[in-house]
Parts: sequence; structure tokens; C-alpha cells
Amino acid sequence: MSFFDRLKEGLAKTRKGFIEKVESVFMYGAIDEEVVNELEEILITSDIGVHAAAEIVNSLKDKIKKGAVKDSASAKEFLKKEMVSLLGSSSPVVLFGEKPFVILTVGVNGVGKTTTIGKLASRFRSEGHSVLLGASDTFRAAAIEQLEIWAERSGASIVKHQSGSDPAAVAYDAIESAKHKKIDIVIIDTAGRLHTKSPLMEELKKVKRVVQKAMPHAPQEVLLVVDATTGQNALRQAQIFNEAVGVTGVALTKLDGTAKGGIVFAIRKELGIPVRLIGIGEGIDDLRDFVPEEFVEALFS
Ligand SMILES: Nc1nc2c(ncn2[C@@H]2O[C@H](COP(=O)(O)OP(=O)(O)O)[C@@H](O)[C@H]2O)c(=O)[nH]1
Ligand SMILES: [Mg+2]
Repeated sequence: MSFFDRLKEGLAKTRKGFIEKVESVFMYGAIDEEVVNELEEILITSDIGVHAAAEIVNSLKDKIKKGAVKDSASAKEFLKKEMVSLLGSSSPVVLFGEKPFVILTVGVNGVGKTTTIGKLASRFRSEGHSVLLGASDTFRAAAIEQLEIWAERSGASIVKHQSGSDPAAVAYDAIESAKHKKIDIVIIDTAGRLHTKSPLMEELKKVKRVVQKAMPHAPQEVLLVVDATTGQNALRQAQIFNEAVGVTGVALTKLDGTAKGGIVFAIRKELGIPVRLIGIGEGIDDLRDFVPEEFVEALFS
């Protein structure tokens, strides 16, 4: 299966639940106020967010008034273009600066942090980079074991302590070890729930501070992992994590499991944080750079 077909397959639920509705609105050819209002409703119920939906609909109305959009075919083309421009340009994880490039991964429990780290490690390895994983989710022994399995599968090394130990100390050791071994990339896993007396956000702030002690410009990337199936909840999580540790990019997982892939627009529009990666399945290859044109094309085709 081609790369693009796999993406289409991963987005099948959203295509069905969202784009097919959009197409049914445009089915009758004529474009009038009623059609545009119906479109706005579909956009909102697909988790695109009220602001992004209003922006799309207002510019569509404007185009209709000016006679630039006359029928459903041109409305659909306009919609596609508008969606791409709302998403902005693609902004993948870019490695820069002195080694190691440190990615601190945050997000609530179960969103797919560890899996995303595994997939990302595998990709970096296939691109020829050396990778070290830091097991700072010390809450359960199983979390450390899960990361170890991904390290093995991807050919990354790992730094771990016993379960229950200090997550910040693990992160520090991971970076020190990577510096010593001249490793290119460090990816730090963290817990998504409260497991000590200090609240999760305080814990994460401490991890970040200690990371900066080991390496002043690190973490170069604070990657927030959010689960697309949680809809508007993902937005709230992003706000909270951003306030605590300053999120630089989002990985949006489980897009294959939702009909509400519109959440990707809301994240971009409401938060202004770039969506760097999307998860479209549980497999090692099911993590993609988020490319707006490709994403919208896969939804519509
Ligand atoms: N369908 C699907 N499942 C995913 C995706 N990413 C992660 N998962 C699954 O979500 C579950 C929780 O993932 P995990 O990485 O343990 O989450 P964590 O608690 O944030 O570390 C696992 O069963 C993963 O296989 C994705 O993109 N699509
Ligand atoms: Mg985990």
C-alpha cells in the first residue's frame, strides 16, 4: 500500500464522518445561505472548533457574495484551500544545535506517549541517528518495560532507574549519558498522572529544570502528545501543559480511531502550537509528519 493510501486508510473514519457530510451538503449544486449554515454546523460538530469554523464560513460567504464561488464544485475546492491555509505550513520536528537534541514528551496517561516515542525513535534510527530513551515515567515498572521493548525494537539505547525513583534524576542521567556517548537524540518519556506528593505539573516543571541543568538549551523540543479521540479535551490539556512547561509541538495520536479529525484545526487555530506529527495506528510505521496539503487531500480524495 502506498504511503498516501495508508494515510487515507488511517483517516477513513474522519473522511466518513466529516467529509462525506460536507459533500452531501454540496450535493445539490446550488450554494445558498442554508447550505453554508449547514456546513458551519458540520464543521463545529467535527471538532474543528468554533473559531476555525467561523473563519472558514465567513470567507466562503464572502466568496459567494463576490461571485467567486458559484456552485458546489467550486465551494468544495475553496473549502479545501481554506482548510490547508488554516493549518499553516508543515512544521516537522527539526533537529538543530549541539548534540544531543532533547525531546521532552508530555501528556496525560494513555494518550500514546510511549508508543509515539517508540515510533519516533524507530524513524530517527532509520535516518541514521543514534537515539537514547530516558525512562522518566517511573510510576509503574510496566511503563519502564514498555519503553525497553520500544528501545529494543527501534535500536535505541535506554537509561532507566527503578520504578518509583525520581523522574528528574532519570532525565538528568539520560542526558549525561548521551553527552558522554555522543548520542544524537534523547527522548524522555514521562508519566501522565499524579504519582508523588507533588502534582504532575510541578513534577514536569522539575524534570524540565533538571534537564536544563544537564544541558542549558535543552529540551529543544517539548512534545505534547494528545489523543484525537478525546476531542475538545485535547485542547484543554494542551492549554494546561503549555502553561506549565511551554509546549513547542504537538503529536496528535489515534486519528485512525476518530471521526473528529477536525481537532487538528482547533489545535492550530486556538493554540497556535504546530502539530508536528500524527498517529494513524498502533504500528511502528504509523507515525507521520503532519503535512497540511497531504492531510486535506487524503480527507477529500
Ligand atoms: N489506534 C491507535 N492507537 C494508538 C496510537 N498511538 C498509541 N496508541 C495506543 O494507545 C495505547 C496507549 O499508548 P501508550 O503509548 O502506552 O500511552 P501513554 O500512557 O501516553 O504512554 C496503546 O494501546 C497504544 O498502542 C495511534 O496513533 N492509533
Ligand atoms: Mg507511557
